[in-house]
Amino acid sequence: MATLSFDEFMKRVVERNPGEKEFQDAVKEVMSTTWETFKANKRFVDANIMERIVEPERIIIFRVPWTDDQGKIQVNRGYRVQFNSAIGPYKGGLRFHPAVNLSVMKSLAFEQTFKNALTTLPMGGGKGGADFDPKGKSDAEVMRFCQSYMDELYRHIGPDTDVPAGDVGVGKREVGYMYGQYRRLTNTFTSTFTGKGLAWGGSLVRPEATGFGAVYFGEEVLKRNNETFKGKKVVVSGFGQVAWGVAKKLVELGAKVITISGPDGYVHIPDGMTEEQVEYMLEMRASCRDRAEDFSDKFKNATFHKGVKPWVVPCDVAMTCAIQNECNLDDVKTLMKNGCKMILEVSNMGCTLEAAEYLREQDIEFAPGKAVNAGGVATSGLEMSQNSIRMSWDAAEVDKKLRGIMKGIHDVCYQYGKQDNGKVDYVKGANIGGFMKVAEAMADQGAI
Ligand code: 2IT
Repeated sequence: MATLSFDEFMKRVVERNPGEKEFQDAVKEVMSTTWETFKANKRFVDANIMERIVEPERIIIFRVPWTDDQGKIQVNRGYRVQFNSAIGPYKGGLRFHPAVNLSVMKSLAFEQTFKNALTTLPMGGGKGGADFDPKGKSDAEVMRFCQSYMDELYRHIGPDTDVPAGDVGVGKREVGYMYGQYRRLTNTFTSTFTGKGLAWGGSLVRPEATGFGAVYFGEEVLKRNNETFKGKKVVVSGFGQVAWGVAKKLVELGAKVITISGPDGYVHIPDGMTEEQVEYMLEMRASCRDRAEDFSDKFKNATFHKGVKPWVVPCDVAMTCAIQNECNLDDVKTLMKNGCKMILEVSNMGCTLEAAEYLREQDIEFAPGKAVNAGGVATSGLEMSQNSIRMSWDAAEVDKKLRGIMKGIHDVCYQYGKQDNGKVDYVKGANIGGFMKVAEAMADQGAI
C-alpha cells in the first residue's frame, strides 16, 4: 500500500466498486485532498488507513414490502450503510427518493463519516434509505411503508449502535412512524432516532439547524473578507426544510433571498423574500406540494421559470439546498460570470465533482457540503446529548452551541485549508480536518 500512487489507489477503488460513480467521485474528492497528509504520517501508512477507510464496515440491503391503498402489494429496496464507527455510533439520515441506490447511499455514508468528525461530537458515519417515492402517496401508505422498513432495520440500530435521522423525503412525519414502530418492536424508549417531535424527545432548533448552520458558516467566510450578509443577494435552490432554514436566517440577517426552486423550475423574487413568504414555504411542505410554481401563483412579486435551475440569476452568493449534483460546471461558470462571489454547498455534494474541482482553483469563496451543512447532524448530536441526560435545553442554548460548532468547523477548515496566497481551500481543509480524527481513531484501535 505504501508504494501505491494515488492513481493506482483510485484504480483499485474503481475496480472494487464497479459502476458506482457517486461513490467513486466521493472517494476521489476526499482522498485526493488528504493523500499528502496520509503519506506524511507513517502510522497511517503502516495501518493501511487509506484502503480501510474507503471500505464500509457493514452494508444492510433488504426487501421492503408494503400494501398500497388499492390492496396491491408493492416492494421497494431498503438500505443502511454503516460506514465507520471509530469515533462513535453510526449516525446519519435516511433518504426516501426514487434515485436512491447503493452508490448514492455509500457516497453519502462516506461523506457523513468526515462531516460528523468535523462537528467534534462523538458520532460515526452512516446513511440509509429506500428507493421509495413519498410523492403522491397517501398518509396511510407512507405509514405502512415506514413500519415495514423498520420491521427489518430495527435489529441493526440502537442508541449506542446506529442512530438514524431524516434526510430528503424523510421529515418529522416519517421519523414519527419509524420511531413508533421501533419503540413497539423493542419495547424501549431510547434516543435511537434524531429529528424526533418535541413532545417525544426531539430538540428545539433541529428543524432549522442545517439551514441556520449553513448561514453561520457563511457568516464566518464573509467575516474573513470583512463583510456580512446584510443586503447580499442570495440565490437559493430547493424549497424543503434545508432551504427554509437558510431563507429564514438570511431574511433575519437582512439578506435578499431572490430565488427558491422545485423539480418544476425556479421562482424569482427580485426584491427578496419576506418573512411571510418564508413561512409559506412551511405550508407548502406541510401539504406535500412539490411545485415551486405554487409559490409564484400565490405571490405577485414572484415569477416562475419553468424547467430552469436558479443559477442563471445574477447574485452575490449562491447556496445549493436541494440535492447532490444540482450545480454543474456550466452552472458555476454562469454564476461567476454574473458576479457571484461565494458558493456554499448546502446539499450533500450539491456541486458535481468537476464543478467543485474547478471552483477550488478560482478566485471565489467555495465551501463543501460536509462543512457547510454539518449543523444538521451536529444538532442531532445535541439531541442525543439531551436524551442521554433526560433533559431538554431551550432554543437559545441549542442555537448557541450550534453557532459555536459552526465556527469551530470553519476554523478547522481554515487551519488545514489556508494557502500561501491567502485563499482558503475549504474542500481540502474540511477533508483533512475530518480525516485526521477518524484516521487517528482507527490507527489507535488496531486492525478492526
Ligand atoms: O446529511 C445529513 O447530515 C443529514 N441528513 C442529517 C443526519 C442526522 O443524523 O441528523
